[in-house]
Amino acid sequence: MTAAQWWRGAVGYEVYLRSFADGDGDGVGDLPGLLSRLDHLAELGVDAVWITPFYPSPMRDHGYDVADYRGVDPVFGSDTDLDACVARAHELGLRVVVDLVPNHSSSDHPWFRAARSSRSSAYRDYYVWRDPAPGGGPPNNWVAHFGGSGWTFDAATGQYWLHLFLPEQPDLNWANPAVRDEFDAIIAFWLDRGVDGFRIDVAHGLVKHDDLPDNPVAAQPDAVELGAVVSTWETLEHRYDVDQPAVLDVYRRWRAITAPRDAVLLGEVYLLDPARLRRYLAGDGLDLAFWFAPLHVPWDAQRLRRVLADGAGLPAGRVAWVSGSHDRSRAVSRFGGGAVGRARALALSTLLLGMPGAAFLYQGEELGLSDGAIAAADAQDPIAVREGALARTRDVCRTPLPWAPGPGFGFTTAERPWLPFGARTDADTVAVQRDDPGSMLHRYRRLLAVRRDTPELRAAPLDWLTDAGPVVAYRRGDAIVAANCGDAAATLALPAGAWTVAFASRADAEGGDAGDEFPLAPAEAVILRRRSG
Ligand code: TEU
Repeated sequence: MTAAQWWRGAVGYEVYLRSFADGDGDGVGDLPGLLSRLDHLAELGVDAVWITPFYPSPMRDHGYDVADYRGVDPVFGSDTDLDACVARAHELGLRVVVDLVPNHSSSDHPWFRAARSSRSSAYRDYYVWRDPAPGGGPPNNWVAHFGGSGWTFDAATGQYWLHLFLPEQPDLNWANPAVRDEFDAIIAFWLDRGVDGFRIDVAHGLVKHDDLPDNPVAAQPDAVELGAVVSTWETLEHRYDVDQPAVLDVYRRWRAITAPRDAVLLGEVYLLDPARLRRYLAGDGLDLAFWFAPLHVPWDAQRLRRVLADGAGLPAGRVAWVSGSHDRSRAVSRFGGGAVGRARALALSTLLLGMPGAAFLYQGEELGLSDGAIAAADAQDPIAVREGALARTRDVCRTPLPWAPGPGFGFTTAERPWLPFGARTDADTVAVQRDDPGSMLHRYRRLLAVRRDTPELRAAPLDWLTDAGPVVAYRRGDAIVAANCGDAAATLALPAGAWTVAFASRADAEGGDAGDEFPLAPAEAVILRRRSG
């Protein structure tokens, strides 16, 4: 244990930088835009902001292909702009978490350019190169997340390089101590710049099995509903390419650098099996890991209960709860869209924000945004553009944030943003919702305020109040969190005591006494507190 561990119980906010706010009118969100809108996050009441990659990049995967781990891409601004964002965030009491992308670099990174130039390059071993299989073709059967083989042949040097994502995202070789040293220095560099931690991209990746064996073919497409189309990635069981126990050595080493400076290591550990995720949070592993199961759960009380219980069973306080991200259809849309989808998404947020641990909102959740509609011709995501899988495109959750009515929705002064807004209305905007006490924005502000003012939600043990039926409910000491996850009105029988409604997803239900039996409309959610005395 060290210092204050500021991240315990914190609520963060994911800024997908390209789509947050455009400061220079080129249609792409940037750091000056973020700087001008940081007040929104402070007013919302979050504790931290996670900024998606701003590093120099050819943007083949919109910044998750880093060509310089220490710089700022001109499309996002300058070093000065970044420092200004960090300083302003700190003034507002917000911590800053930056995205670290250690599984792969861009093929434009000088390391890869050197590595590719010759087999004898000092940087060759920074990446994973292999000879063709004996009969020709790729060294093994591994596939890439974005479709096709996980290997691309380099004719000039006669070997394949490994890439679990695009060919332009070559995987770094974490068996090479020099790569480990490079990232120690990169982490120290950003800590010296004043950041408060790192969101680690593909944190279950990095280390591969030494022998690079073939992965077993998946018995059936993953039971998890990843979308309408089964991707190439899901055709294999990922036994040897990700989730190798030795990756924990990397995080132990990083913790020695970050913990004394009270900086967080937050892993994007994309494992939906809690037993596998648990290993990353044991002992001196990662401080926090996202628990992604809520992004894959249908609107079903029993399934929701399971997903919450699984996350709650992970090491205490080390889960970062999320219901959305820049990689996944928004909760409002997953749960049916419209008013019903919005109510369900708010109910899920209520259930997540009452759980022990940290939580993150993804930009736009506080506005109740649904997915933006994207025509094939407007698609930008390599999943859509390269794999041809428009049904799985991540563009829908990455459309620009609508700030105010009018052309460019206050996001940009450009004629066209980099992605269309996707059929937003004035009612979706921050400005309109700020002036409407009945808006989703005001509900989220209230929810975060109640979380802040209810110490039990950080400290008290969790007891389930229901284990069947449509109402998902749990108790944290003198607080109760409940949501009706069914399609009909239902009631929750309350434990003895006088309970008041501290938060209600329907604003007009707040403030009163709760009685013994609390009625909940479909998708209604509440936080109750026991009245003292
Ligand atoms: O996503 C990682 C990622 O795509 C996998 O973890 C995947 O979601 C999971 O295995 C389910 O199939 C991160 C970023 O969030 C994403 O935007 C990037 O494209 C990707 O890494 C590559 O850097």
